[in-house]
Parts: sequence; structure tokens; C-alpha cells
Amino acid sequence: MDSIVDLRSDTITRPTPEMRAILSDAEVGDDVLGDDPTVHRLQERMAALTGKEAALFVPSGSMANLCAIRSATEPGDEIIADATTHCYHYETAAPFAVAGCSMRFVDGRHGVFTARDVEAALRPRASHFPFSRMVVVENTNNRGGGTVWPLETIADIRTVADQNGLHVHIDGARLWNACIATGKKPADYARYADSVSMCFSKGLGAPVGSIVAGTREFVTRAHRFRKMFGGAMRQAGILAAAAIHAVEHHYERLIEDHRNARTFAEGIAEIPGIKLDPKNVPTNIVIFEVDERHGSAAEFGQRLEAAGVRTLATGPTTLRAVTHLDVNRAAVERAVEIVRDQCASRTVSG
Ligand code: TLP
Repeated sequence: MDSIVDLRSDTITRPTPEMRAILSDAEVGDDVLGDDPTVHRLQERMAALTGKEAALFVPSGSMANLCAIRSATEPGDEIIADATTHCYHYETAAPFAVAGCSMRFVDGRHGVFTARDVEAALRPRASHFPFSRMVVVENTNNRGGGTVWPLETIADIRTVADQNGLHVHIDGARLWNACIATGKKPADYARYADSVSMCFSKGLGAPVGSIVAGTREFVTRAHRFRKMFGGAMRQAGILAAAAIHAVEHHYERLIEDHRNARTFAEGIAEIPGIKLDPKNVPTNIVIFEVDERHGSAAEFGQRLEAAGVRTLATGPTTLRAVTHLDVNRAAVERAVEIVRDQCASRTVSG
């Protein structure tokens, strides 16, 4: 077992031996020429799982979002999203730089906003303004702390979107986690969206890849943009095989990650100088605050790392810990002890 408990992200998982074995037997072809049977199999499965006409395998969640954004908009359009949204914070401004869109932010609660917020963010149809064209719903929401969107809220946003000609995209990098937390299926959420992306390389533990799904027309457009963005891959079947294996074997077990996240949250919530409400940890992401006695989040994170727990500072006073396939309950309990020891030593030494 690794001596470091790495809670930086659920993206850090390494393929299991079973997954590696599957890859070596995967049937492949040149997917740029449309010849890879395993990629086709994955795309068909994902279209079915999301209840969409078609799906496209892409190298990353960022490319899935960008393909969706570029396919649904024209330069000069505006995207409405929560202020926490991943495609704004962590995708190198691609919606602006590559798709030529502006973004208008709403202040949701832990990343979840309402149809009223969307209405309030709409631009009037006058020559001064960008066209409000798209809404991004990030489910689960990352910076909000793995928040799960209520289905009715997305349904209400759909209604407003229909009234105003908006494309609804679900950034479902972790829609798997939302489904496991609620007992719903990807299609239950996706039916209110025009497009949905889902990642295989986060909680599911595959090495690479995401899917973006929608109507056949939308996916045809996304396919063209994937090529433009350099994301068309050749014998991608070895990656698609890992993704299929991940969906078949690692989806249901996400409940363990959710339990482990809750254990971690409850353990550290009791430590003086650490602030979080474990009730706000519905899935596998724990966002917590440290007060000044522990230094800045970056300093605190460095001390934790030296002591054996890796987290990510997400702001001046906030850190993130994410549970995943490569950390079990014992490791998470060890992480709580390490955080406790670090806080105690700091308090004692001043
Ligand atoms: N998130 C990563 C980092 O980029 C922050 C992480 O460690 O959580 N949508 C959401 C909601 C995401 O959390 C991520 C990745 C993406 C899209 C992008 O996926 P990749 O990293 O595959 O481009």
C-alpha cells in the first residue's frame, strides 16, 4: 500500500490489473476512419445509458465540454453557468478563447442554481448584447463540494431554456456519483439536457476518456470539432475497453467513495480550526476551510503532504479532498489521524 494517502483528486487512480488485462485483448481499428469496433461499442452503450441518439468518445472532460460548447454556440454567444463552474475555472478559458463565447455567472448554492437565476441572467434581445445561448449544469458540482442537483431544478431550467432558445449542457464528469447518491440513472438527468458529458477517468478509474452525448446532428457537429481540437484518436479501442470495464465494474462501488468521504468529513469536522459541515458532503468531494491558526490553505496542504496526506488547496483558506478507487476506509481513517496530529502540533507549538 502507498504510504501517502493521495486525496488530491479521483483522477489519480491507476488502472487495476483486471483493467490492464482487458486493454491488451481489446479489438481495435483506426477510429479516425471510423473503424474501431470497441469505440463504437462504448459510444452505443453510452448513447443508450444517457438516452441520447448518439455519443462521442473524446480524450478528456475538458474536450467533452469544449466540443459541446463549440457545437451549441457561435462566437459572440453567451453561456450561463454557476460562478464555480469547472469550464470557467479549470479549462484555460477555452469557452472564451476557442469557442469565442462570453460567460455570465450566477451565484448558486454549492454550485446549484435555479430557473429563476437563469431568467435573471438572460440578455435582452437587443443589438448591444451577446446572445444568451447555453446553460451549463455541472452535476455533481466540483468546487461546490460534489453537490448533487435536484432533478426538479434541472427540469425547471429545461422549461426556461425551451422558452428562450437555450441549449442545456450537463457537465456530468461525475454524473456517475450523482446517480449513485440518488439512485437515479444518467438518462433521468440527461432527458432535461440537450447534451451531456461524462468522464471515465475520475471516479470510475479508467486511465483516459470522456463521452459527450446528444442528438445525432449535435454529435456529428461535435465529431467535427473533436477533429479540429486535435482529439480524434486512432486505435482508441484500448482506451474505450478500459472505459467499458470501468462502467461495468467500478460504477456501483462509488458508494464506497461516498461513505469514505463522509468518514473523512466527519473525522476532520471535529478538529479545532477546521470548518465544514459533513452534511454538505453528498458524494466523494470534501471541501473544508482552515482558520489562520493553521496558516494558509497552501501552507496547511504542504504540512499535510509532508505528514502523508495529499490534498489540493482550492482557495486561500479552502482545501479539497477527494475519495476514490485507490483509497480504502483504513487509508481515509489514517488521513483523519494525520490531519488531527498536524492540527494538534500546530496548536501546541503556536
Ligand atoms: N476536474 C479535475 C481538475 O481539473 C480540477 C479534478 O481534479 O476534479 N468537469 C468537471 C466537473 C471536472 O471536475 C473536471 C476535471 C473536468 C470537467 C475536466 O476533465 P479533464 O480533467 O478530463 O479534462
